[in-house]
Amino acid sequence: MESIASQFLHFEHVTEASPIGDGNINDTWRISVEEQGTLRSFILQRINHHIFRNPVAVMQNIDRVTSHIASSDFPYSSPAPVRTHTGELLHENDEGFWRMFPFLDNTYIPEGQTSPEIAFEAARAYGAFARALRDFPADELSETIPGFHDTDRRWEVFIDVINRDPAGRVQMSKNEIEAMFTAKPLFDQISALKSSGALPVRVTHNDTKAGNILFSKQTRKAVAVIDLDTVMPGVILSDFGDMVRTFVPDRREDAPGNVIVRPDMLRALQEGYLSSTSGFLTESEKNYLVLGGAWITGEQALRFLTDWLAGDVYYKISYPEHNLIRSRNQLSLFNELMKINQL
Ligand code: GN1
Ligand code: MG
Repeated sequence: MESIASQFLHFEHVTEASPIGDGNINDTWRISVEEQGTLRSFILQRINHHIFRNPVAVMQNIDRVTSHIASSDFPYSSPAPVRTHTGELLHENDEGFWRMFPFLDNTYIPEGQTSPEIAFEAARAYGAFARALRDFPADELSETIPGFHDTDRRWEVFIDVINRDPAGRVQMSKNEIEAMFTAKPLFDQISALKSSGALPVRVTHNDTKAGNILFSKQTRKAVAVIDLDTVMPGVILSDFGDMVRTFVPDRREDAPGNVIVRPDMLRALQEGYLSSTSGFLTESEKNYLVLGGAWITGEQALRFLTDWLAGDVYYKISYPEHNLIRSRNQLSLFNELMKINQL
């Protein structure tokens, strides 16, 4: 840790290096260093390059987007990466690709302790993020994970893994697979909407979950939008959708049991998001925002179930059936969201 940190920073001692966060893909540490009596903290991350095949492109996207945001009227922060002493955005060694961000003191993520006020604030901040990037040329960003929200492609991968059954789990997952197929018409509707041109291509965050907004411990207001790994061209529905997926249910994405939706949270998200975006979103984008919630939840169910059937090759798991439990949770949330009559 110390030798990696020394690629980015000057210091006399590392005073702390501890794992932080509960990301499913990258490995993250908080690292604190002391230099001439001053203590400073940073986030040090190892990018999972099996998933982000081109870590350099990931960092170039983040660099471009954070500089654009810094010079726009974005009323929050989105921390820019710390460069190495030689001016690089990444340090590569035998263990992988490393990057650093400043650690924002006195902040917390609202995951698991959400309220309508928090949901409103978070949606307002994610909306401001989209607004700050509305004039950024989307085609100049790399697709850091090709086909990330390509619904048709995700279904092909799912069907392929069912046919191959590499982990021998298809038989025991019949109910979940059937429930997934019941959800298919919604995916087809989204796919048709996308190809009809009703949803313009924009720069989207693509991981707008409750855990990627930092709140101030003092003011309880949103202060920063983080985790820009998947910033790339996309449609706005997926960003609103991931907020619905993570703020509206009464439990976390891997909790067992039937999920209950909280309509007051959904209203707060709509109000917060539109308070930043109503000036530039099209009427059809506004009309379909809530549908985006069902879509992204269904897609997340599909992704977790695909990974369960593939033998847990993508998401980190904490116990053997973790991905199966996650997919059941997301299917339950999907079915509850589909009952909302705004869809
Ligand atoms: C992954 O690692 P994390 O928590 O930032 C995933 C998201 C999922 C999320 C589900 C690159 O995000 O798309 O929505 O898990 N990121 C990638 O918790 O696949
Ligand atoms: Mg992420």
